[in-house]
Amino acid sequence: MFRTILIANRGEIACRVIRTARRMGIRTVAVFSEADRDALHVRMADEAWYIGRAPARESYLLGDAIIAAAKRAGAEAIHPGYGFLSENAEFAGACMADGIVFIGPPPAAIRAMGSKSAAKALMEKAGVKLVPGYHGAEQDPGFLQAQAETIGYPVLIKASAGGGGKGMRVVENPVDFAAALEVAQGEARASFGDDRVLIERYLTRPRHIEIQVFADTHGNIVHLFERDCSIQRRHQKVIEEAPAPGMDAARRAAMGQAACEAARAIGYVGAGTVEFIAEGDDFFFMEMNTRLQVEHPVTEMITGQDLVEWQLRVAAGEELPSRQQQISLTGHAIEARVYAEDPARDWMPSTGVLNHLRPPQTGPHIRLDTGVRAGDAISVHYDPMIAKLIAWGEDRDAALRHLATALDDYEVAGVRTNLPLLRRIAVEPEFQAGAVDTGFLGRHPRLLAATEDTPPALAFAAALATLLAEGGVANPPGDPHSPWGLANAWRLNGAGYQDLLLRAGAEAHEARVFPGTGGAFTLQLGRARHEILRPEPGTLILDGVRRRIAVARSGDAFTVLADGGSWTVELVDKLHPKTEDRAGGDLLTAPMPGRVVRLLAEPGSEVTRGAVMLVLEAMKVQMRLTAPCDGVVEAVRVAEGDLVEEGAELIRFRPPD
Ligand code: MV4
Repeated sequence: MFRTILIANRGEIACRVIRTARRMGIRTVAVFSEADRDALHVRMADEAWYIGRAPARESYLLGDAIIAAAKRAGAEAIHPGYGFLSENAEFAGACMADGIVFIGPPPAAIRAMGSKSAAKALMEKAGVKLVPGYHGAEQDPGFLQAQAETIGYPVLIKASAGGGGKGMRVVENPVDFAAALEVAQGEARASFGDDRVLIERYLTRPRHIEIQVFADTHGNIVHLFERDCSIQRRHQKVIEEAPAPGMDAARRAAMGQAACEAARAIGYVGAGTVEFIAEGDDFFFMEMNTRLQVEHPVTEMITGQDLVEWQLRVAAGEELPSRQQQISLTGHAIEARVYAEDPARDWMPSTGVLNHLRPPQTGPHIRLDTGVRAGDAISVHYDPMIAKLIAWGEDRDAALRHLATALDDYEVAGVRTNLPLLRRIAVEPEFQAGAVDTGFLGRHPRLLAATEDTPPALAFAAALATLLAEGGVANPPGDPHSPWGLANAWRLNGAGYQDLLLRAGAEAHEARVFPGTGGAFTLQLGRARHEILRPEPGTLILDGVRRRIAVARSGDAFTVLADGGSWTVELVDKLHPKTEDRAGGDLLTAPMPGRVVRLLAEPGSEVTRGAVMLVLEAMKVQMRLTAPCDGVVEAVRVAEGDLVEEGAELIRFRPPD
């Protein structure tokens, strides 16, 4: 077994691998970029090496720098995690060439599965079922149309070089085929530089079911049952679970066997996932992933196995720790991916500092895999995952109850998250009934809605109680003696009160506060009056009901987390409106941190509202920013290549001459 391994990754998966390695008595070496100097995985490792600047292409994707760090640190093996270089055959080969074990499959197996169409051809040869269709080299339009007739409509035209849902086009009727083919080929040529397509029968309500396989270097291959990953948004998994709802033992055995045959067909070694698309009793090979998947914890929770330990043992030349008949399935596990993303901005990454972070308690029913702590920043450079929350129960209903409660207890402030979406899914009757397929979220658009619910009285009460406890209204920083700092609302006649203006999202709320004794106060919102007491931080008594609350303050903005919800309430200083109240008028500001990758605005040029002024990139997401008004470009504050913070002024306009 290895004495020292290097983890060529970051975030939750790096922390996760380090935990297992430490349990096995193996020393760990982390690598980090400029942005991760103080990251959790760096703290957890026995030693850590700087490998470059924040952008992944200047750090975590630099294979040579990673191998050099491994050699200097005396690491015998490298664990790639997932993403980054985990499926890079050249990197795997370079490790081996330098006498360092790559903890993963042989480069040849990575290459074999790298091309979707080549992978399908290999699987077909191995007897693994494919979706009925045509995957050949003939691309004559008439020939392809005849294939479509044979398959039967509706058919799906897919770019052979495509993947992840890119370059797919559904054709319902023969009359539409020729035009659709032309468009699909054009898109494939533009996107992938390869206009070859394949034609398949279109499955209208498919499920994504994948089988975890494991192979060692002694010819042993097993499967560790299936995972259902059908709850996806734009081909990004949101919820994964094991076993698949409604799966029977016979079908599980058949899929498991097919997956093992697929692995054997390519001489696989290590952890692998064979993805199937399933409909009714049918299941068809989709692709094979040659890495440990993000969602592997649900398999670990129902089998009691540690798949990273298996990876380390297999990479060290040991036999698989278990034979097929020794692997059993117990209970049900469901994973929710907790992301820093903003539903109100089309789920764009929401970067910022986690100024409040209180995950749910872990235990026999709840596992949390995370790579961040309170105070850490969610960076613009990497995947904005906060954690994976995994719930286990004796059956699916129990697992779902544990998940829903844990999601309600998960407190995050400082960034927007997808927690509201996850909470809604967990209590959605159709999901609770196990009716999962890839169209689920499409059928329930309200789950994805970015409704900024009007905060309940509890949120206003908690914010004001915190404000009063911390010294009163609009306490200007650094001026404790300012008359604005008084919170006693003393009046010459009548009950003392203080009128405040609070903003929540786009709504403004008038509030009247009548301070009482001992920190108690009465809050009037509209016609309703509430009695409030904050006996200690973290507790609020509202109209006699005592609740646990959390309040994260950033200046005059209070994020209140309670009852599984979170709301941001901001005290508005009527005399000093914030600059963002002006943006959208004559200013173009950055909606998120990122890099200016295209700049089209020129000082002095006339623009019309909606014209693209520049393109901002963050975490592979490109956003076109447009002129907020008709006018003339007065000043351009940035240049191509600049990194900008959220809210930064980019371009200033003046009215048209
Ligand atoms: C399909 C399909 C329906 N019929 N193939 C999407 C990405 C790629 N992995 C394959 N995908 C699909 N292929 C046929 N013949 C529907 C999808 C699909 C999908 C598949 C799995 C998981 C999520 C999906 C979301 C949308 C579409």
